[in-house]
Formats: sequence, C-alpha cells, structure tokens
Amino acid sequence: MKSNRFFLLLFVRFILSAGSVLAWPKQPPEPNNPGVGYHFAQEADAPKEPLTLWYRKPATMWESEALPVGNGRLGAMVFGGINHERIQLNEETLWDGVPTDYTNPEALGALPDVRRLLFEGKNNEAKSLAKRKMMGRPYKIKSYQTLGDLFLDFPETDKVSGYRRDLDLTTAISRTQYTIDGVEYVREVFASAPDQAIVINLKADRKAQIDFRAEFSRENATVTSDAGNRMLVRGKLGIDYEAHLVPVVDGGTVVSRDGKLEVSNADEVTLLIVAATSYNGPSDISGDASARCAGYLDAIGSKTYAQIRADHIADHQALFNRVKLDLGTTDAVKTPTDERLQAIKAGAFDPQLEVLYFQFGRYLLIGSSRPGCLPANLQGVWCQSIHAPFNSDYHFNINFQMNYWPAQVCNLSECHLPMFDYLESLVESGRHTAQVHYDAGGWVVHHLSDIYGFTAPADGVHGIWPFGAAWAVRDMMEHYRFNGDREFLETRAYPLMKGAAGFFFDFLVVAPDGTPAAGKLVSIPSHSPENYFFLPNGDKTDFTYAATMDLEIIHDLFTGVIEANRAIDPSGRFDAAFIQEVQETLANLAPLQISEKTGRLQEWIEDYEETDVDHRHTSHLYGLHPGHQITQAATPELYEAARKSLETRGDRGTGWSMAWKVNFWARFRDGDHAYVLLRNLLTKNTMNNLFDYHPPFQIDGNFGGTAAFAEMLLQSHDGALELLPALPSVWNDGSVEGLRARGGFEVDLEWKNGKLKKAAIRSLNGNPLKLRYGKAEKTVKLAKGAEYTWNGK
Ligand code: FUC
Repeated sequence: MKSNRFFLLLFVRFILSAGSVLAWPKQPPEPNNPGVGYHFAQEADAPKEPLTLWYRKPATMWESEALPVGNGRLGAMVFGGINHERIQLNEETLWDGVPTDYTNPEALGALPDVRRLLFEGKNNEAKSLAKRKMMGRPYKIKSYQTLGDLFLDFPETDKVSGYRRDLDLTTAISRTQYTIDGVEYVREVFASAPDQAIVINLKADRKAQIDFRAEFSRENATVTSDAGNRMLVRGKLGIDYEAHLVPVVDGGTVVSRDGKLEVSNADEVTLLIVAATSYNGPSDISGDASARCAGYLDAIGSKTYAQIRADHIADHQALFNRVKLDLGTTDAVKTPTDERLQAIKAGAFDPQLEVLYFQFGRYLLIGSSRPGCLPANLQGVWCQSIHAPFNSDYHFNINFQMNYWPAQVCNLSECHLPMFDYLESLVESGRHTAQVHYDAGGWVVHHLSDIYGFTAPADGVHGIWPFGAAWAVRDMMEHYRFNGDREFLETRAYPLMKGAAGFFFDFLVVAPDGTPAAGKLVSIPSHSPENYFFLPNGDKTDFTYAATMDLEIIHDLFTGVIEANRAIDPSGRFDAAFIQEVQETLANLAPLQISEKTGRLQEWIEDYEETDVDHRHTSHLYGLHPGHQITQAATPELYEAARKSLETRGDRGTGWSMAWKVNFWARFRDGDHAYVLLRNLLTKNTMNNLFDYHPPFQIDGNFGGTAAFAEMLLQSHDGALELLPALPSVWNDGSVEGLRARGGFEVDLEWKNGKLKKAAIRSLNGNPLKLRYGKAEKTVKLAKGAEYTWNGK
C-alpha cells in the first residue's frame, strides 16, 4: 500500500510540476506491433553461447523487450521484427536545453532565516521560504532525447520458421534469424566502438534475397537523400544533431529518394549509421555535427563488414572477458530468457540466469560508458523518448553513483573514467553555485544534473541537497584504491575531492544551544533523500538539518581526502593547513546516533518517526555501503543499529533500492538474506530484456545488482580482502575469475559445498596483501605481477 501511495504521490508531483510536459511516465506510442500475426512453423534451436539473451518472438515493447547495443556514445534498441523492423537510436549528447546560469541570487539572502527556522523546529516554514527563494532559476532541466527510429519494411509474410532473436553478451551482437520459404535470413546489429557506428548487416543463405525499404523517423528532424544513397538526418534543439546512414549493398539495386531507401534483390546489405551533435562541453555547443559525422565515415573508409565486425568483437572482448562467473549449470539455458524469468517467478532456481544478469550489468556499462564519452545516465545511453522519465538525467542522490558501483570490482576500470571527466566538467558551475547560494568556497552539485553544467537546486525543495559532488568524488578515491594510479590521484582526484570538501568548511554551522547537536558542526539545510518524517506536532516534512547521510558523506569525503593526502605525501607536509582544517572539522562534526526507542541507526538529527517505514531510500546506511565508516570490527554498535534499520525497511523497493539492499546484506555477511533481495530484484524488478524496472526502466538497478554479486563474493573495504563474505547457501559450488580488489589485486575464487577451495590473487602494484576467509587471516608479501594461492586455512 505504502509504495502504491509513493507512486501516486510521485505521479501527482510530476503532473503538477511538469507544466505542459506530462513527463512521467508518458512515452511515445509503441509502433505497429511487429510480433503479432506470424505463424512460426518451427522453433529455432537455443543459442550455443550461454551468455545470450534470446527470444522466440520479435519485441513489441521498447522498454521491456527490445535488446540494447551500445558503444558508450551511440546506442540502439533492436526489436527483431520480421515484416517490420524498428531500430531505435541514441547519441549520448542529444539533450534538450542550453548552457544557462541557473543560480538564484536570492538564495543567499534567505539562507540565515531558513537556518533559524530549522533550528527553531519550524521545518515547514523554513521549507516554504526555501521553496520561494532558494531554488535554481529555472529549477528544471530538460530531457535527454532519442535520436530517432530506423524502420525497415520487408515483403509481408506470415510464414516463418526457426525464428530467434538474441543478444550474445560475449560478442555484443544482436542477431535476428528466421526462415521463409526455405531461405534463411540473418540480421546482425551492433554498436562498434572502434568504428564509432551502429552497424546493421542483412544476409540470406541464397543470393538476391534481401529486399526492404528503409525510413527514418524523428520528431522535428528533416530526412533527406544525399550522394551515394546516403540518408541524412538533421535537427536542432539548443544543439544541432545529425545522423548519416550509408548503405553498402552487394548485388541487386538500391534507390534513394526523399530520405527513403529501397533495396531490391541484394545478396547482402550493411547499413552504417554515424551520428553526432554540436556539443563540445557544458558551456559550448558550437561544434560541427556534420563534420563529425563525415569524420567518422572517413575513418571507416572502405573497411568491409567482416573487418568492422571482427574489430568490434575484439574490442568488446578485451573488456568483457576479464570476469567469468560460474554458479552451476542447468538445462534452463535451452529455454528463452523471458520464459526463464517466468520460471524463476514461479520458484525455479536458475543459476545461469543469475550469471546472465550479472554479466548483463557489465555489458551495459561497457555499452554506455567508454573513455572519452559522457557517463551512463538514468537509462545508460538508451532512451526512446522526447520527454524521458526523470529526463533520463544524472540523479546524484543515489542513481548516478550506483551506475558506477560495478566499475572497479567487476574489472571495468576504464568504464569509470567518463564519470570523472563529467565531474570535472561540473566544477566551474559548481563553484559558482557554491558561491551564489551559500557564499561558500569549493564546489557543489545538488541532487541532479544534466550535460549543461546544472548544479543548482532542482525540482523541489528536496533538491536543496548540496551533497551530490561530495558523494560522487568518492569514486575518484576508489579509482585510486583499486588501481594505485598516483598521478590520477594527485592531478585529478585530489583537486576535486579538496574542492568538494572545502565547500563544507563554509556550509557547516555550529548548532546553537538547546538543539540536539548543540556546539557541533551541522549541515543545514538538508534532507535524508527523499524521505519524510513526523514532526512532534504531527506535521510531515522532509526538510531538516544534519541528516545522518550528510554526516556520513562528509566523514567519507574528509577521511578520503586525508587518505589521499597521505598517499601523495606520507610526510604530511603537502597541503598541511588544508588537511588540518579537514581534521578539525571532522572532529567537531555532529555524531551518528542510535535511537533509544528502537535501537536503529537514527536517520535524522532527532529521533523522528518516518512516514514511510519501508521507504525506498535507505540513505542513513551510506556509512555501511558504499561508505566504510560502519563496520563490524570498528563500530560494532552502529553496525548492529544499521542492521535493525535495514530489517525495518524490509525486503521490497524500487529496482535500485532492492539492489542497494543486496549490497547492504552482503556487508552484513548474510548471504542468504542478500540472496532473498537478489531474487526479489530478478523476479519483481527485472523485465524480459533484463532491463531494471524501477519502474519505469532505470539502469541503476542493473548496475547496483551486478555490483552486489561481486560484493557477495569479495569485499575489500575493511583493510583486508575478504573472500566469499556473503555466499548464499544456494550457490553451493562455483567459481569466479577476474574480480578486482582495493590495493590493486585481481582475484579468482573457487568454492565447493559452500567452502572456499582455492583463491588465486595476482598483485597489480606489489602492495602487501591481507586475506580473510571467515575467521582465518593471512598476510602475504606479494611482488607486483606475482600470484598467491590460498585455500582459506
Ligand atoms: C530519485 C529516486 C527515485 C528515482 C529518481 C530518478 O529521486 O527517489 O526513485 O530513482 O531518483
């Protein structure tokens, strides 16, 4: 009931706040249903590669059935239609909006009164003042958008046999295959990173069988035909965007007119699609989209389909093949993926589907976050909308950060880099916002952002949450912890962390006498994202100060800055005055509290009762995960209190909420409880194409879920590499290869009957190695490049 109420409220909020745009969950209508009306004379065999998503019918729904391919910058969703194919396309910089200064000069004037009212317990008076004076102007960002749809129309038939469409995660190629009148047709689609193109290949096992008409559709774009039968798509939002489709046709004829293409009797056809916009960065949209498209095509030159395909596979596998997971085999791989999901909903155990889900998260990160690109947004890079759910933006109060949880541990360190480039691109605007809104130094990001440098408070008063940058920069520290790249630490991570920390020197204030944290430094105003509580007079509010999560984020950031500083200069001389201020601030920060009433970790500065006991955000457990302030060894009371909080929140939630809870239970070393949540994630919040269902589709749940598998098998946040910390009893026998750990290690594990059989750890940097398995510990000197094997005893 509660969660229904949440969605109703959220929906009403969106309707009210979206003006003319009923932004959520409005979607463009689905195209003609391409999956209905066929007579499938005979079934296709299951694919040979178990890491394949596959289906016996074309997709009818973009969100839940179409299959994603991506190269970090370009994305496509493939339907696998027979008479009509739809391939929906994306280019990651195709965002509505323009670079704007969103700060509100009135914010600073209102800040003292907002603070006074909050300290006086007049939270909702403070809230209405903040709403009038402290929001960004405008306080809304615009949406990431679709690049459009390519439709292919084939000669109509209803007699098909051996139909299968699939997505092989090991090659990153989506295939559609079927037989009509004895001719076998195969269509392949992939997004090539080396050649920066979406590539579509159509083949048959007999000559002269490829016939189709191609058409491109995109709101407010013009589509024309150009030399060489090229299709040109051009449009303008704030930025210019452009796509070129080039047909490479073997045999038969090809005609193009008015932006449409007709191919007849061809032996084989390859369609190359390149796309670009004029986006150069958050404050510059003056690039040349046409020249960029031409450049991509020039670089492809006369490469054959076979060469493009081989380069694509090699490039993908260099990342994808680094991690292998085996949790056991069953016959279920012979069953289509959608039916397997149904089966696990009915109680079946399908460990290979779990592995498929784990690897799909890695696949999605490779597909949506490559070096030099923008980071993965709320839908990665895949978006069919003009007004996407939540604008498909970067939400900084969990979602954006969760996207990157698998990056290091799942051995995709390069895929983490776009996050850091993006954070750097926000610094200038973040400084300005810090100064205008709070008269503070350093830089700040509030609860969401776009690609045009939005850092002001957005959406509603819950957007007055200046912790986005402070949380996100922890990933730069993590990048150092996993890779040991000193130069990265010194030149990139430290300056950003320092700026994010410096903001709090000015933002924090000493709580006055008579308040619960009197004499201590508190963050004010703030929230525990997006949760409400009852005030003593029974009123509901979410606006407060020193929410537990704030204190944990600050602790994490400040201890991280100190760690970084010592790694740069162990003598302590480097940047000493700044570090001293960090230490003093940390020492005076309001402490975390355990509720005397409930024994739980308190979520707010006072022991308020939450309005939603099972609220999806479990923000006050940040110190447990992704942070490491709360551990069994160092803070046993807080650890137990956090467990009580988690138990009270329950085992349900949105996709990302569930994924976070799996990670929490893994940190509690409770593999069976983690597994309950993992099953819930798979059975309740995962669609037939394995996309996470927030609802609607939101990719964070996929990434958080993938990270959770790793967290159950290997942890390294607490001074040691802890092996199989939360192995559920159902994963009786198994193995994993290629996980990464802090300190710079690559780890293979093999277990039997629920017990570690063998661990092999390779050192990347020559750091001392401390291993833990259950109660056993082992410390080893391991040279760079050397491998150590251990049986856990
Ligand atoms: C946060 C969450 C919502 C959603 C949105 C994108 O605001 O509270 O559940 O995930 O981000």
